[in-house]
Amino acid sequence: MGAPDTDPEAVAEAVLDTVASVAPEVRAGLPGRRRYLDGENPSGEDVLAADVYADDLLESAIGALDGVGTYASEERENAVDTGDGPVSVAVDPLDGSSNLRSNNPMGTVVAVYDGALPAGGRDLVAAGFVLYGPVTSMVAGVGAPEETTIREYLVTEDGEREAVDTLDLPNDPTVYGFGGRVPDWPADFAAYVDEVEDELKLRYGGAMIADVSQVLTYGGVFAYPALESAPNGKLRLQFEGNPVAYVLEGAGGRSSTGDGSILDAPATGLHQRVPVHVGNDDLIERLEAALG
Ligand code: AHM
Ligand code: MG
Repeated sequence: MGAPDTDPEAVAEAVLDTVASVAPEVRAGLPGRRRYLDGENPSGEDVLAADVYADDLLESAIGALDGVGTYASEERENAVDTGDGPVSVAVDPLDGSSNLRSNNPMGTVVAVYDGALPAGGRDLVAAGFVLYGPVTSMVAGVGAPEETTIREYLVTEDGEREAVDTLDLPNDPTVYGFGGRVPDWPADFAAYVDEVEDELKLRYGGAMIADVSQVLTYGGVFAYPALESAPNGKLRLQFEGNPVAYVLEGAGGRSSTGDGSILDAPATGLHQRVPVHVGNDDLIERLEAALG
C-alpha cells in the first residue's frame, strides 16, 4: 500500500462512493426507526432514531477514509477528528427526516471541503445528495464550484452509483417551493412570492433535497427564506446551504442568501443558519431585486 491519497478531489470521489455505498443500508434501516428519541439536535430540533442511525453509519464509513481529517454532522454539536488528511466532510444524514413519519421522500446531503470547518462554499471540492425517493439516486459534482459538472446517478442495491445524466437547469422554469409560515415571511419576500406564484406551480414537500430535485428537473425556485422570527432562516450553511448552492450553480442555476451567492457567505460557526434561495438565474435575480 502506498501513502494515503491526500489529493482533495480524489478523496472527494471516495467520499461520494462511500455515501452511495452506505445508502442501501440507510434505506433498509428506516422502517423500524420512525420514533422520536428524547432530546434535541444542536439546532434545537427533535431527533428520530433514523437520524442517529444514519449519522452513525456515515461517520464510521466516511471517517475510515484516507484523507478525511474531520467529520461533522447536523446531529452532532462538535466535529469529529477522524485522522490525518486535508478534507473535512459535513453531512446532513437525513435531510427532511420528519417526512419519515408520513412516508415522504428524504435525503442525505454531503459537502466536502478542502480545509477546516466551518468553511466557506468556495472551499468545496465536492457536494451532492442522495435522494431516497421511489428510487435511490445521487446528484453530485466534484471540483471547484466554478468548474464542476453535476451528474445524476442511480444507486444500485449494492451501493454502486451508475451515471444517468448531466444536469442542466431547464430554461423554462415551472415550479416553486418556499419554506416557513406565510405570516412569518418578511414583506419584501412576500411581494416576490406574489409575483412568482402567478407564473409557477407550487411544489413543496418539506425535504429540501426533494424540493430542490423538482427544481433541478423542471426548473424553478426553492427557498427557505429569512423569517420575521428567524432572520437567518432555518437551513444550515455547512450542511445544507453550501452543498445545495454548489449543486444548483453547477447545474447552471444561481444561489442567493438574498444578497449574493450562498457560496460567498462568510463561515462563522458549524451550525450557523443561512437564508437559502436557489433556482433559475432570472428567478434569483428578481428575488435579489425584490429583497433590495
Ligand atoms: P432537517 O435537516 O432537520 O430535516 O431540517 C431541514 C428541513 C429541510 O429539508 C426542509 O426544507 C425544511 O426543514 C422544512 O421545514 P418546514 O417543516 O419548516 O417546512
Ligand atoms: Mg436538513
